Amino acid sequence: DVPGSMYYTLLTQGKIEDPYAADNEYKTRDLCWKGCEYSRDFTVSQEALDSDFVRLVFHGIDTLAELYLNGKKLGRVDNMFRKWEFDIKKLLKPGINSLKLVFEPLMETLKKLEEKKPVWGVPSTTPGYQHVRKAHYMMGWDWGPQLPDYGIWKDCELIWGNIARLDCVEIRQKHKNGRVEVLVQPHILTERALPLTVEVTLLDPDGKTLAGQKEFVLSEEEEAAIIEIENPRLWWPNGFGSQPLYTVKTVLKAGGEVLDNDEKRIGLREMTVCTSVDKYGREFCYQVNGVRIFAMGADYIPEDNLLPRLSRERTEALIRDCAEAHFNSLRVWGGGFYPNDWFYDLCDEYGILVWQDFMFACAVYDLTDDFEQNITQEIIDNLKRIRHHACLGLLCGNNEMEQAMVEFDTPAFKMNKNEKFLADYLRLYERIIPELCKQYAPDIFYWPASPSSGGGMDYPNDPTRGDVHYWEVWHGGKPFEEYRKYFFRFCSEFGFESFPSMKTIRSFAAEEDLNPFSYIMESHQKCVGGNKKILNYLADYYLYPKDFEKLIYTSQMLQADAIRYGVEHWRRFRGRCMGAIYWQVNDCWPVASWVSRDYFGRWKALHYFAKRFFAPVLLSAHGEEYSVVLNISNETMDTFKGKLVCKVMDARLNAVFETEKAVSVSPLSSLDAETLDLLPYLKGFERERLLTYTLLSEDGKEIASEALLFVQPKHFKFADPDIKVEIKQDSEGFILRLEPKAYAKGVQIDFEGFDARLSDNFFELSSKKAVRVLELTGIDNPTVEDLKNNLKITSVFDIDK
Ligand code: BMA
Repeated sequence: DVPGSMYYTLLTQGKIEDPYAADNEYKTRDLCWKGCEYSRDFTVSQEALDSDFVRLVFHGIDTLAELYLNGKKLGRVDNMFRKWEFDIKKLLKPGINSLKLVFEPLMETLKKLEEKKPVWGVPSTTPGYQHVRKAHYMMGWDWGPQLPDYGIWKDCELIWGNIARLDCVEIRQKHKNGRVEVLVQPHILTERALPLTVEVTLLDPDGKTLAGQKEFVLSEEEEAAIIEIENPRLWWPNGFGSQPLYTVKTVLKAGGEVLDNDEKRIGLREMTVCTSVDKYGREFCYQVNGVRIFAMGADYIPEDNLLPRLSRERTEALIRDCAEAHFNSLRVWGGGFYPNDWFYDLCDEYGILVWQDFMFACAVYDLTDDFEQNITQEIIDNLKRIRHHACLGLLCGNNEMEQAMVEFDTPAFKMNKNEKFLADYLRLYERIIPELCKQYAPDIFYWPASPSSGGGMDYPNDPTRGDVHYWEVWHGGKPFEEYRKYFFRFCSEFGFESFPSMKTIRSFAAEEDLNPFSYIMESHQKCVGGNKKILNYLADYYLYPKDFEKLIYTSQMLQADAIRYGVEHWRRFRGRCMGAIYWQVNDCWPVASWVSRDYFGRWKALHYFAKRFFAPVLLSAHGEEYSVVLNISNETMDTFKGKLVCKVMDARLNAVFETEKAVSVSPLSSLDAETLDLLPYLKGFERERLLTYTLLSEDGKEIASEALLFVQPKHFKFADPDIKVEIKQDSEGFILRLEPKAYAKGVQIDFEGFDARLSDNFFELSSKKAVRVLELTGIDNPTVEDLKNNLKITSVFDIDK
């Protein structure tokens, strides 16, 4: 099947076992020491044979293959990120034609290339990976299996026609005094010189033709159609407004005959990244329609190692879950591939700003002439494909290479930096790529690397300038309290691992493997010593879990606590910090990793926490000892007015102190709204009393409700919350009403045998609360009884029970 791949074909034909189960990865990966062949016969119509041009177009071949048509070699392809086109008019014949693609044994090629020219790369993957323009993660990463696979991973087509065709249509927009000028510039490839006409139509978000048709005759120099929009409906990131999308239709004609056409959706917005010098250093923030946005979201990696499994539906479920957790941005990390069109379409629709890395990550690249020519075409292909998208916020040269050049030249990393690598680095990311961006996507902000302070190998991970990757928590083993020592301008990577849910673990592990240090569990943990690290951190915060299942739950709470600790802090310093992008939102297979939403789409505690800590209006607590400060971060364009209610309670929910206050927080700002001196109520009661803090809107709606302990949860004297749950069904679906007898931390609602996406989960419970079931999967026609019979409630109280 095309699109398809070697592993996928073998799997669907029953020739290999699921490579994601047990340790099948290790058996399957060796198949990539072999090559494979794709072939098929086809016939073409007489009309095609008689046309001016016939082209064979591959939108993606992964990666090293020779192509033959009717026994003649068409060429060799060597870049999975490129679109490959072959002029086959002269090779075609009437009747049957045969096409063959011979894929080289990938592992063998990598080995040879690496032996010939060893260059530096991270040790956690296949040596030599950077010699081939193939998604690096497929060859193994610290969250991914080593299953390089190969095949024809995107559509292929035969196109034919006469006279001329559209190479691409470039769309730009100029915003002036509340009006927008849309410039539509067709780029045309002609076979014969004839007067050609182009028709451009703009449809508004409701599908109504907006500006009439613009028809023009092309002169020698390609012209642009300019369409003025009087009352533009602007596109906004999620949380700031709606995402109206206009459609631009372009038709190429010769004497009334339609030769080709193109259709693109655009959003009208002015987008840039501000990097002005300020009192803290140099700011770094997205600015959309003149508004500085605090970027909230996560890093995105490819969704699978077996690429034929990708689909718009799967990506939509992910992007929908990002929007639901109040993300307004994603960073597409440079060790994967440039996502399919539907990814950008969905980000346009859901209002997710895309930080797009070019596909260079964690490696030195040997910049030969061939390499330069190859990646130049790769970049042109992809810019032409994605540049019109409303969501595209930033283009970035590479992942972590500027930092590596500066920081990793140590004996431990064995980089053996030399002058050529340094010069290559600068030429590639600070000259070749930005020049291509200037030419092909001049309106999109370019940033040389992530992290960077702007380039030139000038302290790339500087906390006072540009973006930062902060890994001292987790990789460096520091406690997550360290996050609060920093006031990054934009943190584009920081993360903390946990185990996936029991249901996900059971997809790859048998009963006897359910131990964090078992061979199978460690095979599904690719960060060296990762499981040990989870347990080590756990010891500082939570009690030793009674069994494996409790360990899974506790690891997820720990991860969520960690990331929340950082994000709340950075949001409090809005203005100084303008972005919290955690590592990572998705997985490419079932594994223990930094992810918040696992391979099967299950939300870990972190994803529910994200929905709260990325909420447009966030209530958070900080301070020293008994002096607690309540902060409200308002990431909306309206003033927030409401009421703040704080209570000191004992574990059995008896209030010993209570206070409330009217609050008002200006748009796009953060305010320390209240300071409480709780010494009289807490001194001597630290292990049995807590603070609950709740924010209500003016009409009494609960905006946020959290709790603060004054000792680590492992030392708190929890009482049995004995939560009463009532399940009802109404016109909108199922609703759960919970009532605790005592304070409960991290209340997890789960169902045996099927999955539920809920309006809230893993929450603090100190009073009655209603939770909606948003979606049930894995069960047909569910009833209230099904939910009751399979309900499982866990909270921190249960960890050692
Ligand atoms: C970063 C990324 C990835 C990696 C992740 C977790 O540095 O750029 O390369 O997978 O951290 O270690």
